[in-house]
Amino acid sequence: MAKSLKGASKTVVNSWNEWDPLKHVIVGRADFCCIPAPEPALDAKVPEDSDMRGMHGPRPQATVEKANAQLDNYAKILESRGIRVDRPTPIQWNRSVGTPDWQVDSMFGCMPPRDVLLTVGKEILEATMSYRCRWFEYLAYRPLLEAYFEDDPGMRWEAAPKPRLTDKDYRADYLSDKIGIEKRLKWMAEKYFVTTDHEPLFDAADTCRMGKDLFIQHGFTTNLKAMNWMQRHFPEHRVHPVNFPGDPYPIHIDATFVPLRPGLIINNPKRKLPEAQRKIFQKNGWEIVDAAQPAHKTPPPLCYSSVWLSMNCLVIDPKTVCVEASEVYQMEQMDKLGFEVIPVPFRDAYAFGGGLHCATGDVYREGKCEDYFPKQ
Ligand code: DAV
Repeated sequence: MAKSLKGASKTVVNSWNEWDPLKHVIVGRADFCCIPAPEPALDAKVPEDSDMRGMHGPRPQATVEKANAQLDNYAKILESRGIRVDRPTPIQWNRSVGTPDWQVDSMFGCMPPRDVLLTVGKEILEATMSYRCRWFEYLAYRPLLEAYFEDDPGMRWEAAPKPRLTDKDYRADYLSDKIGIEKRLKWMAEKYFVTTDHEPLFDAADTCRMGKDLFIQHGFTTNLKAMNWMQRHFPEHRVHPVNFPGDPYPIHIDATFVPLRPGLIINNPKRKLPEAQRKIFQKNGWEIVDAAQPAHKTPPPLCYSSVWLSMNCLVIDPKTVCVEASEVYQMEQMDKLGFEVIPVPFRDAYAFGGGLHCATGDVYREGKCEDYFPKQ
């Protein structure tokens, strides 16, 4: 049996939802992170007015160091709560990579494990990813996955089919930086996303785990073919496609629709779940409340994500939640909802791949697979 990783409690992979008591987690690192070179899916996501348009290459070292300081501090805070924290092994992301089908000038990074690794029960599934620059990101997590596999005889280690990511996967209509918000919102309502359904494509962060039910955002980074694949891959689960037409750049569900405990979800008030998709929540007595407003008018410089990282919180048990320390309104709302709030300074890390939920990946939460939606 291989020696246990740092922290040394015996590794058990088990996590069925986003709220049960967290005992073991991965926290990302900012090292060598790049602004990736242009490619079809990425260009569709970078906001049209973003300072990042037209830029690519390694991020300034001073910003990497600041992000790492906040990531390290976040890891310490979690450890002080008795949670074992593991870290990925960054590789040099600033190098050209390719497959027989394509080549790109750089990769991205390993700050957001949530995007790449989907933990469902005893399984950790490596996502297909949907950007070429993120195709090899799983490599940063392999030392951990190899060790978990060695340490936990019950762990299931899986990788989804590697996608080809040829031009057939992307709609050429998106190859413009002048689409305009109005047209984008119309396309979102029609579910005309940048990714086609040519082959299964998904980022792990589009899946919201609620026991037996997996709610998966259909958007730029996850397509319907992936949901079909997931349903076959997790036959005991029920896969529900959801979409949020108010979001002109729909990637990842965790700044849009965030469960806090059984029966309670916060939903981005600008990206509301359509009425028809609310039925399952209503029928089963779940409450969906509007998330608080973000405290900031703009994201930090060179950041892909929106100001709604305010709601990208990490629930560490059904009574305790980590919220970014400057997000005063979100902290206040959590307090009113009955949570103990742990403020975590994190804005310097946002540009490297997201907020407090993005920057983590579940390994172990207590609890088992429950049916929270018996009325389907
Ligand atoms: O609102 O920009 C960010 C999600 C990152 N994982 C947003 C979505």
